[in-house]
Amino acid sequence: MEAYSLTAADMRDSILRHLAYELGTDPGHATLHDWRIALSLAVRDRLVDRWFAANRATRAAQPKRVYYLSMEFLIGRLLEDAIVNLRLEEQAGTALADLGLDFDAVIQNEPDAALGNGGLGRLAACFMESLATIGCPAFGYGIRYENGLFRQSFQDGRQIEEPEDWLSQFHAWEFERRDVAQEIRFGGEVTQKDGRAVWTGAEAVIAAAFDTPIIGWKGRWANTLRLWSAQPLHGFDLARFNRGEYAAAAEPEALARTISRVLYPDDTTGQGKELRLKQEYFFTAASLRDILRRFEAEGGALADLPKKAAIQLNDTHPAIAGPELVRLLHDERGMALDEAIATARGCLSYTNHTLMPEALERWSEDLMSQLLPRHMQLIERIDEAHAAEMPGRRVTLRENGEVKMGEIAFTMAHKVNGVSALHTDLMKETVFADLHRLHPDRIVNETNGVTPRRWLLSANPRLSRLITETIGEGWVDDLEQLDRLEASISDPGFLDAYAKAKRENKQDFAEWLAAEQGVRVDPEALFDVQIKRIHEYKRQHLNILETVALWREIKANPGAGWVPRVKIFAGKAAPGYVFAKEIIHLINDVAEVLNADPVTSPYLKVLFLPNYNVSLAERLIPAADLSEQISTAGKEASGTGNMKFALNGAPTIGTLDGANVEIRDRVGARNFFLFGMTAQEVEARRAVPDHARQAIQADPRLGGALKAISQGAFSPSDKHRYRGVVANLTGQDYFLVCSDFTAYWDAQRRAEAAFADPAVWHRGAACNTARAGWFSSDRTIRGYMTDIWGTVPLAAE
Ligand code: 26Q
Repeated sequence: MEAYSLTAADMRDSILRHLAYELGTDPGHATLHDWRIALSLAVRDRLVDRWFAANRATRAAQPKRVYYLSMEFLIGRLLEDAIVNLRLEEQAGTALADLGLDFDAVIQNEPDAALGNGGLGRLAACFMESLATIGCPAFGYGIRYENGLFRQSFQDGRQIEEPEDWLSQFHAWEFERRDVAQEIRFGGEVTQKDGRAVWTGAEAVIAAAFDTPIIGWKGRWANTLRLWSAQPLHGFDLARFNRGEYAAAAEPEALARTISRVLYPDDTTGQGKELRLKQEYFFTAASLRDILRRFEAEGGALADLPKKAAIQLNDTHPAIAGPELVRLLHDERGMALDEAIATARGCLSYTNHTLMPEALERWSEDLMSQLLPRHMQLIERIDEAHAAEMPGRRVTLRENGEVKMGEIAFTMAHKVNGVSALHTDLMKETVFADLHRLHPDRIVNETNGVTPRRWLLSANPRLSRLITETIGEGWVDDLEQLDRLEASISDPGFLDAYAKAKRENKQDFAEWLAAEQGVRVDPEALFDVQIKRIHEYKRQHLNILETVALWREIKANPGAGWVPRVKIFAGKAAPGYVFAKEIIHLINDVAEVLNADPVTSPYLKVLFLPNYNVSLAERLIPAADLSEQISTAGKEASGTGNMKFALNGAPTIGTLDGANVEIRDRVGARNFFLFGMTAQEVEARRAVPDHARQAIQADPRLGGALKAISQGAFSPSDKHRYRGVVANLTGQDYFLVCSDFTAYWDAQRRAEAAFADPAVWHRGAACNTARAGWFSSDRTIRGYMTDIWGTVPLAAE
């Protein structure tokens, strides 16, 4: 049955049925939450039908499957995605209206599934959706964290973290699979038996599987996201309880559950703790066993595993998959070691997401030996085997008593990929230079992308309608068709409609701001948006410095015809990242002073929206005029927010970093406000002694802004609050904020001048939309399929 041959009346009946029989309530007493769950279950019924069809087709064809192993899946809301991909918007909208409900209110009642920190986790979610849209049989594997990324609020301008408990409400999208649980062990010792190593782990937990169906465009295909939850092998200790040891009786249970309790809220420190390593091994080991179980059930010969399983490692977090797969093949199934290594390598591939040294994972050999003694031995064996393959040129997997997970992942993968062209080049030249010389064909580029279903079709219905009216709806799963808009860009009627969609999006956003945050902004102002994790390399402090400098200029000359601007920030800082938290505090302090300034506030407002998440991004991006992508060149591996903004018609102000380079190549230099040093120039500039002081001396605007901050203009009650921030910027300034300041200032003025001329501006914005079609994650996934996985799409019945 076609998923969308459903009428609005069918939909309404189904909602009412679920309301009664699943939730046990009636329309007279149902809360918004009840209605949302009832709608979810009604939609889920349709989705499950499509899911079964895809699973049947896969079981029949037994194709090579893709397995995407990721510590993070930053999914956001699922209901709207399912409705849009099943094309049930009309039926659901009419049914809800019949029941006296507001569609948007019901959709927004769903909490975000925030099982990720940022880019890497969101990329995994976009990939899952594209895999389903393309019809590539695939599983996502990860951890079912009880608490996802913390909820952020501000107290006196400082970040406060509170636990996020997305599972406290009924979660309609998962199915527990009690039949596929795995036992995972840690610690213990390795003995020899009949010439084979036998690892007897001491501590055991159960990995329980929870499956979420991921549906593609038009419901043509669906895959499974399988998340593992840690549960005790033996629950409650009744004997202890009976002896009156109540707390102790529950201890083993609590300990086991710790493993999947919480997402690490950090996206840089590669120096992890024991629990992090346990999490990594826990989900990797459970996933590999699940993959082998499925393979063996289909009766293949082990040597053929690479023909049936492509296992992608999302960064090094699941890199223990190399040694573990070798262990499963060699120790547990008797394959010769060299063959086991080659077979594992045939399956595995690894995506690198960062070059920053502090983010590259390393584990102490002591911890590794204690927690995974057999893996430590195998890492030594793999190291030796690798050295033997490449005599004379030895790259070690261990250094200074630490195991290097990047090198392990590289060595155990048949392909290693970067996430933008520039990042891939830099991988070859820097972190993996030695390994690249040994394996010159291993590193490939797969520039990131984003799913157009979520980031254009659902997030921006006004622009989507205009696009479909202009070029038909083929763009939704063939985004490069957006280039057909090119012909309309010189049509004033089209540009008017384009401008109208943006204006209305901005009005919606301004209304939401007033209602939810109690802030008033002028929808005609330039909405200048920087939303992403707070990091020194992303340089939110460059943006706020320019804001302070601009404020001072406006104050000095209020009548100079300033273009009204709203600077919008959002993003979370890792709880232990002190400097990032100071940047948040500074932005909030600056906002307080500027927004209260009667002279400047008509021209310049600053907002820091709390608790940035996927849903807030969906609301903000369609309303943005200008996209801030201002990282120090060479530091942002790719970026994906940059692509979302470009698609939604917000030109970039940015550096030549990550995928900005490719965005600019495509949208055209005229439609991109470029500034700053290149990655090479950054290296050279760092070698200049006193580079920050020189830059400050050369630009009084920068000097003035720094001085205002250091003299307490934004922290009158604590004048020295930003001493540390200012000392950093005037001293080492590793991320070259000062040295890029003047170029950034100039680029902002160019952006402003363009914005002041609506005809020029909307043309540039439309060029961004028309030329950003290449940045679909469908294109990225097709690249992985041909270059890395060797898989083809499979059609459902
Ligand atoms: C590692 C060890 C211990 C604790 C935490 C971590 C950890 C966790 C998350 C390290 C890194 C991350 C996440 C990194 C990340 O999101 N990288 C981003 O990936 C995007 C998708 O490729 C790129 O677009 C961004 O440029 C990159 O910063």
